[in-house]
Amino acid sequence: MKSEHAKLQFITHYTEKYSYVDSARIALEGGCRWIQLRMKDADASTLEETALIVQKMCKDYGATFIIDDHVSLVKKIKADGVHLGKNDMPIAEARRLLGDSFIIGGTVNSLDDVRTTLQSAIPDYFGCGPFRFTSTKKNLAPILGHEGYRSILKGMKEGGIHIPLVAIGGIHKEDIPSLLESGVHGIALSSSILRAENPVEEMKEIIEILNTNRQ
Ligand code: TZP
Ligand code: MG
Repeated sequence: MKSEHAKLQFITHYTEKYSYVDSARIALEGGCRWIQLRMKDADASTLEETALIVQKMCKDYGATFIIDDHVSLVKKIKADGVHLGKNDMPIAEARRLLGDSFIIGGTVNSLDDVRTTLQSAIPDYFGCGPFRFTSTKKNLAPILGHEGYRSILKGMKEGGIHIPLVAIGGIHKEDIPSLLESGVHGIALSSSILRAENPVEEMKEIIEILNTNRQ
């Protein structure tokens, strides 16, 4: 299923209170319709088991289900797509394996990354960050802030590149209006939901902010 590349992507994670599956359920209950299952340290069987559970939940809610890194698992269980970082399988190879009907997202941290990626493949969207520091991801690239996004998006526009760019990393609800104003297509987040006092309500508020700030 190739959706319109949701303006809101939830990245699964865990806390003292919530498991990966809980995190996906919270996001779905709050109204998010795009889940990326990201389980960096899981073994293959735990990952597949969890992926099947989250996939079923996503189907029940009519949500798009993306898996981080694992192209073969995406193909095996027919997830909606895969998200690939700069050190993962090259997007061109994933495209050959998956074909055009699967969603393939690619990480970029700079305009140079955008240009380099496009030399060999066309992802369906770019995940671009980090907006600010976050402990959710190890080995963070340099922080972009608003200025970073403005300059990457300006360069893309000048280069006639119209691939949706989704901001990620340390994003809180207060950041959303200005990020959208910079021209990002959407946002991806995790910890600001899971660390909120009421995560489902937090997700609902974020969706409300996205809806009232549509560009
Ligand atoms: N890449 C940069 S940050 C991140 C990924 C996958 C995880 C989400 O970050 P946060 O700060 O928990 O929203
Ligand atoms: Mg990766």
